[in-house]
Amino acid sequence: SPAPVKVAVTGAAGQICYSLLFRIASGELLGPDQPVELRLLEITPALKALEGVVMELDDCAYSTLAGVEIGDDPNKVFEGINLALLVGARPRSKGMERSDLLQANGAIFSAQGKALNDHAADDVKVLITGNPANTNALIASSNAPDIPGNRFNALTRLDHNRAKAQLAAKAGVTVDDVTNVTIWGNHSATQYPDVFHAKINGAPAAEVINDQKWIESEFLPTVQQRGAAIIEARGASSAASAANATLEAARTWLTDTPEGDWVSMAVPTDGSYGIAEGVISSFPVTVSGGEYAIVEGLEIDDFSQAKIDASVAELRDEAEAVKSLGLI
Ligand code: NAX
Repeated sequence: SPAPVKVAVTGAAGQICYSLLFRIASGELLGPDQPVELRLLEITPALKALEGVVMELDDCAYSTLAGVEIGDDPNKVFEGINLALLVGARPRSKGMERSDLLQANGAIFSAQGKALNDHAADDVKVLITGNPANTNALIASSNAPDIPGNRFNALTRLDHNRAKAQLAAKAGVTVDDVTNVTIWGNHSATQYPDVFHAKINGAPAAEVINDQKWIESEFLPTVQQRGAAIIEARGASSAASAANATLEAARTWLTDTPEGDWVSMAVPTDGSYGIAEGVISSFPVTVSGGEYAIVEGLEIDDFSQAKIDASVAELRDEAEAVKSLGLI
């Protein structure tokens, strides 16, 4: 069988990883014929819990799992890795200011960016799930000058999947009938889930749904506030669905998007849609042979443009804040 692909995952003792690691190990990321080696990073106090997770991985006896290494030093854990899924982050605790949150995560993602720069394999791709995901990705990338910027992206696939599910339910179709959904901007409540380029069975989704009021006053807030609704209902943030989105996003990035469809990925801005460089923002992207490209040339009306601008403005504020903290 081929040499194992080395996949690093951070926050490995956390709740997203309790779903994610098992799915990667079982072959869902790289296929049933590709061995995978897991490199799991945690903070020191969580290593004991992580040992328990590794015992459970062993007990699954997955034939695709070629090995597991754990540790609390990114310089060791990231040695030779081909893919990094950065899930672990510092959550916002009670009384914490936004600048404290950015600073705490800035320390984590700048150290991990440097470790990736110095130790990862030349082909490494880095997907950031830990929040604030877009800005954490910007920090990691800025601290990894030898890794091309387009190897860093942040997760908006969960938002994408949420939008797809809401549209399918409203139209009474299956999720596979819904294509070309886009999330623009930040993975935050300012994100803009765009139905105006989406399709339902090949027809414009907005025409099929034919209910502008629903789009503006139900669909948009439902997708934007879905994370909060899950916390409210479950008493804990989305975990299995976030793991699913992380897995799907990584798998897409390593392969291809289906003909005629696209996915949402937060990638470095390059001037597309008039959005200047300097932030990591969600766009519609296609992937071919493991390389992504922003879908160009979509017509954006004034309603959509205002929503995209607001979310990008939030990203620029976050970037300014971490710049003034000396993190990028
Ligand atoms: P948990 O708190 O259950 O797990 C996070 C884990 O990260 C903990 O075990 C912690 O010890 C570890 N960690 C902290 N600092 C670390 C470091 N420097 N190196 C390695 N590990 C470290 O959170 P969980 O529910 O798993 O969520 C993880 C992250 O995903 C959070 O930041 C969360 O906000 C974010 N999310 C992002 C989503 C997205 O769509 N982009 C959606 C789901 C989720 O809210």
